Amino acid sequence: MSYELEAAVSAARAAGRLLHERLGATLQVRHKGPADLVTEVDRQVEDLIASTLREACPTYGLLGEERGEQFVSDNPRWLVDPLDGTTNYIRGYPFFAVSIALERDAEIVVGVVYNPILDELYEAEKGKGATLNGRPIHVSTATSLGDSLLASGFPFDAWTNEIDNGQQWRRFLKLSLSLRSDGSAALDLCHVAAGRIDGYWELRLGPWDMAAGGLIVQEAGGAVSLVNGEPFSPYGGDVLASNGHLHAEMLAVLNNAP
Ligand code: 2AM
Ligand code: CA
Repeated sequence: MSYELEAAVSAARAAGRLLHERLGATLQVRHKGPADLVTEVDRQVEDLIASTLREACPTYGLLGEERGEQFVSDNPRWLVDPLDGTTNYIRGYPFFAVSIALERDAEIVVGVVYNPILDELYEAEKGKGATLNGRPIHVSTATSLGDSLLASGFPFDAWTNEIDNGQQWRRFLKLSLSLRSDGSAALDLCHVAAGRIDGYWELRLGPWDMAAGGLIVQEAGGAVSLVNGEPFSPYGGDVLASNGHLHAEMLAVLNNAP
């Protein structure tokens, strides 16, 4: 295991412990937008992760969801979501995670996602495969949409933005086994990687939401792209992840091909 992966794992576990401890406590909730929430726990956990990573890798930069750019260097730099699934966390809906990725030379080389409720730790290093609690994971083998369990997330600005996943959701509803929407992009990506679901797409995500999970899907043998089919980038603003077999068919449905 690389030094950086070790640092990311220890930061994610410490963050997960703090999230678990504070779960159910009375939280101050602030609105970043009408359906975009943040609590003081998000910031506390980001600070804990930042100090852990800073100690391990003092020269690396860090971009976190809550505090933006920290530290000097932009290469390499950490991409951190201290709490992916804040709305769930506030309501005690047990589906949220810590997400930490390392970007080097414009490539994501380390990804760690930790679900503290199930004590599930997903790890990947570029070219070295992906694991769940130390065991290798692989995407599913489903080859037809009709046998597929899919997931998506509803965008935070759905009240005001005409472009949402409503029509796409409806099309997949008629074509797939079923659909889920659980509110954590990082965990949805890991569930594609682990073969628990067969495909997942979401619009308007930040780099901290999908950098780690995107690498974990790729390293588990899956495919990731933007929703329009262009190559995946954590800065691309949206994502389609699948087991690979379903990718072309899902792209066609998403882009409403005849
Ligand atoms: P969050 O809980 O860290 O905010 C839910 O559909 C997914 O969208 C979650 O991964 C959630 O992450 C993410 N999300 C919610 N608001 C967002 C925003 N303003 N920018 C980017 N991602 C967001
Ligand atoms: Ca977050």
